[in-house]
Amino acid sequence: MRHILLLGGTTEASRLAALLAHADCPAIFSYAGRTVAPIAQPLPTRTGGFGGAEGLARYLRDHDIAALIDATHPFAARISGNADAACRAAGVPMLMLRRPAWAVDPDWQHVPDIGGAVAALPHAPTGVFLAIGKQTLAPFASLPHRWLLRLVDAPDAAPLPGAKVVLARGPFTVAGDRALMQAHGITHLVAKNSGGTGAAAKLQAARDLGVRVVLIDRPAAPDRPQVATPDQALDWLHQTAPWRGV
Ligand code: 3Y8
Ligand code: NAP
Repeated sequence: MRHILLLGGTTEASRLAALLAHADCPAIFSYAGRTVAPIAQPLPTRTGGFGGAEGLARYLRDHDIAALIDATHPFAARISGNADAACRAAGVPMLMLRRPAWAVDPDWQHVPDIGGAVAALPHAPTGVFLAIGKQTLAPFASLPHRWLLRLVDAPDAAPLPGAKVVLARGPFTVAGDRALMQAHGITHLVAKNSGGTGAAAKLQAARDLGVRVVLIDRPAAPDRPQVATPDQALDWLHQTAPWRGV
């Protein structure tokens, strides 16, 4: 029987997984394996890379995948590029499930990438909340700030000199993020324009506290059909790769 491949790792991917399981859709959920204990999904789940675009194309053929839905994070640019190339090579239809970017508040400074965020921070030492995970912290090491980091899993080594590390998996709350930033004397927040609800609380908390926001624009996405909600993705699937049970 032909299967659907759902590349996950976001709130929307989890919501779509629940819809597909409820509809008895023969779908496979895929995690990269970035975190120690990812949230369990109601679908058969595979974890780990595919081995680049070629490995993913091979997976599509070997598992008779009828369609691929890329519900990964807007900043997971590599897997999305690989999926685009692999689906083209294997002749598999692909849809992107992407939540809309946050509208940039005029008081915020938006920058094109991590380097832009480093350049946007003040020179004088201050309290900075880097709410961007752990993969892109190294470029900030040259700055003299009091760092507050929020990570999903404990880091192997100190990610930044003297950094205070909070271990937490979202979604987060405005009250919680306001208390966190107040407790650490935060004056600046660096965040990715991830969009969605699971990471938005810190932006409202920053607005409430007058914390300056540096927002990193999301990278370009492949030129593929795109929807914003899990329901729209399910509709696309019914049109593109219907399965028994509809
Ligand atoms: C492994 C799966 C769900 C999905 C939940 C969403 C919400 C909570 C907010 C902050 C920002 C950050 C980070 C974040 C959020 C959701 C969503 C989201 C941001 C998990 C998950 C995996 C990951 C990977 C992880 C990255 C990191 C990024 C932390 C699971 C919890 C900062 C992105 O330690 C690491 O290496 C972590 C790496 C990629 C970014 C980075 O560069 O460090 N997400 N996050 C997925 C996989 O293996 O395929 O563990 O359950 C998923 C979620 N993280 O189902 O409810 O939908 O965005 N994730 C960012 O937005 O800036 C935290 O602290 O305010
Ligand atoms: P990335 O940089 O785009 O991908 C790096 C490599 O990880 C890919 O080339 C692929 O390895 C593997 N990979 C990524 N996502 C995968 C998936 N869903 N299933 C199987 N392999 C996957 O990705 P990332 O930014 O590290 O993100 C990794 C995961 O965390 C994604 O599932 C993403 O949705 C989730 N996430 C990321 C962020 C973020 O800020 N980047 C935020 C929230 C959640 P191979 O080349 O070997 O195939």
